[in-house]
Amino acid sequence: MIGILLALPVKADADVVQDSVKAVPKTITSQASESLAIKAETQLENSDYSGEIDPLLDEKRIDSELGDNSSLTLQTYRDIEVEESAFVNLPEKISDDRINAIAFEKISPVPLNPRLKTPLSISHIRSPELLLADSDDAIESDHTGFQWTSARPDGHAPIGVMGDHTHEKGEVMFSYRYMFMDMDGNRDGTDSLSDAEVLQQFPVTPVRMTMQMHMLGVMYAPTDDLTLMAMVPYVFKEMDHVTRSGLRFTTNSEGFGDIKLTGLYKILDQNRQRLHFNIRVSFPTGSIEERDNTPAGDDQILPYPMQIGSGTFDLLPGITYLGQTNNLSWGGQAIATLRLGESSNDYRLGNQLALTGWAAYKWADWLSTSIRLNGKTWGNIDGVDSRLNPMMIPTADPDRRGGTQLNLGFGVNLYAPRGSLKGSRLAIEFELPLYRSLDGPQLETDWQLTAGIQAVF
Ligand SMILES: [Cu+2]
Repeated sequence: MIGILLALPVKADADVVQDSVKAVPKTITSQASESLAIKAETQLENSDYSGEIDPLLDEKRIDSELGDNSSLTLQTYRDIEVEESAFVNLPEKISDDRINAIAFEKISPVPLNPRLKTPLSISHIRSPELLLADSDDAIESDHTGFQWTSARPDGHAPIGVMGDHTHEKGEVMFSYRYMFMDMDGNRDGTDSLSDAEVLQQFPVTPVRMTMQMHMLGVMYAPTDDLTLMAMVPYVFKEMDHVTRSGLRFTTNSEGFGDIKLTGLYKILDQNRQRLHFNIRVSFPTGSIEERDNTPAGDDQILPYPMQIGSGTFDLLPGITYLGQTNNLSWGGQAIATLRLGESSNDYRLGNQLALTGWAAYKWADWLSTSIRLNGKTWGNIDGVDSRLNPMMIPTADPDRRGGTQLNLGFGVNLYAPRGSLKGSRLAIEFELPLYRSLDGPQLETDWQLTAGIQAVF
């Protein structure tokens, strides 16, 4: 049992970090009664150079090759003796700000010249603030070098993706998201329909619907492998209509939606890639009894798309993949929505399958932009709410609810890499449809926007 303590004086305290920018001593202490060799590999931002350099021996060489914009992968080899501390002093020019990740590699037993020996194990690839963990699990790590890190602007997926990341043990994250969805005009299959065309089939047609959602979320990781997440939405819906006689009217509904609890279980974490399972349960806390005044009378039950909740317990199993290099990241997620049982109003919304994939580029340690494909296909409604008349308006017909849509999303992620807001994020994503096919007439989604803030503690 070898206990290595990787102690880094520039811990979480922002003031200390500021003071330590000039010299970055990384302290490695061996508590085992044996000799160890440590290789510290430091990965810097915007790396367009990589090489093996011992800064203790060759500081001038680093300086000469480190221009304003250039940087390098730095490898330092040090032999350390029993109970001795080794300080790996990085040159002054390399401030902590620019360090993306640091890996310590333990080479044991120590060879006379560690460069000639194949490493037995590679340890932590962590962002600097995570460096302090003890390295016992290092022995179980792979030999691939760096691991995936969330401590960068593209360390989270575009904000429209839920359950994209897991947390380290003990971390808590609070989030707030705002979503706006605009549905203007009807469609049947892949063809747009005018209001007049819908009114040939129905006495009343929806013209436009908007949906807004405020969503509070909290994440907590009881272990490095398991992250728990709870989400509480508050929803506003508004639908404009026109009748054959030209009468226009609007209905509204609002309320708390379905509360969702998610478990994220990490099953792979190596080679700067991660994979986790998503298991989400959606509770039928949202109302399916929303009413409003219509030309048919006051306080009428509203049709399916104007209800706030699904009315059923829903199970959402899924899987998420993440990968990254220095300045690039990507990921994919598949989530199914399975409606369990039947709502108290004798119907069940259609099941859904959502597939999404994205790529993001990190322009700076605080900024990334993303592009995403977001595809969904969902079924019609089983059963019927007998208070609704499907001959009156297409939104009341359970067989005109299904569809398939592919969106293209553009996102911006802002991240605070240091300072008092360290770890906080602000992100926005805008989605436009590439493909829409609906069991219609049904209102078509023209665009949607998601914005959110996230803070880790
Ligand atoms: Cu989180």
